[in-house]
Amino acid sequence: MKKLLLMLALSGLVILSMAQKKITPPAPFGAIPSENQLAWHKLEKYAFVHFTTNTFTDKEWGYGDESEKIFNPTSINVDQWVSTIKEAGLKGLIFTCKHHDGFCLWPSKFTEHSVKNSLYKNGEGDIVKEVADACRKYGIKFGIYLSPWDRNRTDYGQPSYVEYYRNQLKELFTNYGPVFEMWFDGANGGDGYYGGKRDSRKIDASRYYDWPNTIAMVKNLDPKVVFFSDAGPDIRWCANEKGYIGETNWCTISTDTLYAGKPDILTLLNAGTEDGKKWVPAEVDVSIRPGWFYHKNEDTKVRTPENLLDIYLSSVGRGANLILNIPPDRRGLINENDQKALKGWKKLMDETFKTNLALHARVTASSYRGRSRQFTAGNVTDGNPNTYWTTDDKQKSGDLEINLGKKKNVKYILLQEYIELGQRIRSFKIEAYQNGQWKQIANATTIGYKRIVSVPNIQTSKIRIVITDSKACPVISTIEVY
Ligand code: FUL
Repeated sequence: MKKLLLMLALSGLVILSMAQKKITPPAPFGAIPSENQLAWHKLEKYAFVHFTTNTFTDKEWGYGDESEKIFNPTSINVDQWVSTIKEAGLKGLIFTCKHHDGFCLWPSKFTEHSVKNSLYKNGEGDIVKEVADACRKYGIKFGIYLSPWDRNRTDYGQPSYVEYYRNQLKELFTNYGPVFEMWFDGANGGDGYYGGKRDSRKIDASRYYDWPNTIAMVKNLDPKVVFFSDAGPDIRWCANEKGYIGETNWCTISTDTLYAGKPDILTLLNAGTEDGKKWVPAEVDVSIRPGWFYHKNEDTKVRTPENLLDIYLSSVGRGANLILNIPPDRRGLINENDQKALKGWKKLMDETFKTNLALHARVTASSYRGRSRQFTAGNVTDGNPNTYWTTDDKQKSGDLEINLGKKKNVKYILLQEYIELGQRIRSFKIEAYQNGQWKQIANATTIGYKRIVSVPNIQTSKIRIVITDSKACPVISTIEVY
């Protein structure tokens, strides 16, 4: 009897200690996103709005000598921009407060080349304020584009211009913030009006602006802002204006190598680098029309909803963010044709991603970390982005089998890594259970924040995700099936 009691007590202790044995989560691997970058990833898609004197001169790049008087939208309605953008499902708006021509859409006290000398509201208008206010009113984020290159300023190329540029940033961040993203355009130098000198200027883009100090100054004014430029520091360019990031897209690069005049810099930006030392995810910038500014003769060349869906898939669907430019016309309105395209796109997106067939579906994994419930396969279909499936540290592969219950039509598989712990997965394939056996239906490389894989329209009741290679144990937070 005594023996039995002792045994019972001992086994109780064992069970207790098993239950209490805490399996630790994987340690972060390599570079990881900052809190600001994480918030930025979650926005996924937002609008760019290009609007300035170019809208009235029919140009893409103003020379800097245009009269302020030509800027005169006849029936501007900024609420119409922002409500259209919001209805399209876009989560923010980055506004060209000053493009390369130097014309300021707010009454900057540091220049005469601005709305204050235009006919708009007899020089009393402030379009940056209107846009920032409307963004707040409609609950979307507001961002700033302020062209570093300025073809109007006499002193462009000299140290005093950098002072001027910083003063303008101070004005903008003090009066119109908070700002979610600051867009530093990489276009630099060349010919221009330059206060009447009409010459051509070359600057050393990596040194002239003294970016580290400019960025520190702005960060001080707005600690939550993320900075976009060709190479970061927070967000990098996708290296084209056509609407796609590489199928392989690492969120990491080593920024110190980017300014070294590498011949393959565009390839590097488009794909990122697997062993990059910093987290610098890509943003895909593309216009809904051929130009960045409105031109009447492009009214018939607005992208179709189908094309916009393709762009979404090759940007957000490959782990980048999408910034879609929608340029207001000379009235100061988003043109009817663009509105129609956006409505169609939203409808198509809603239909395509209407029902997640995998939500709360049963999932089994080849293995899971420490056999702890905390890291089980079910975490990928629980609809909670903060839980994840992962394996023991030594494991660099593994698979997840998702049971859809019965045969369903499948077109898209969406996957997300839990990037808080770094981007890990190098390659994976997708299989579908058909006619009693598993059949490979897709083969891909990186996942990152999000990956949407289009598969041939199939009927299946089970999907298997096979992680074939990972830099460290795979950590997946979400799998959705449409
Ligand atoms: C480029 C600029 O030169 C274009 O005009 C446009 O603003 C685009 C978004 O960036 O570098």
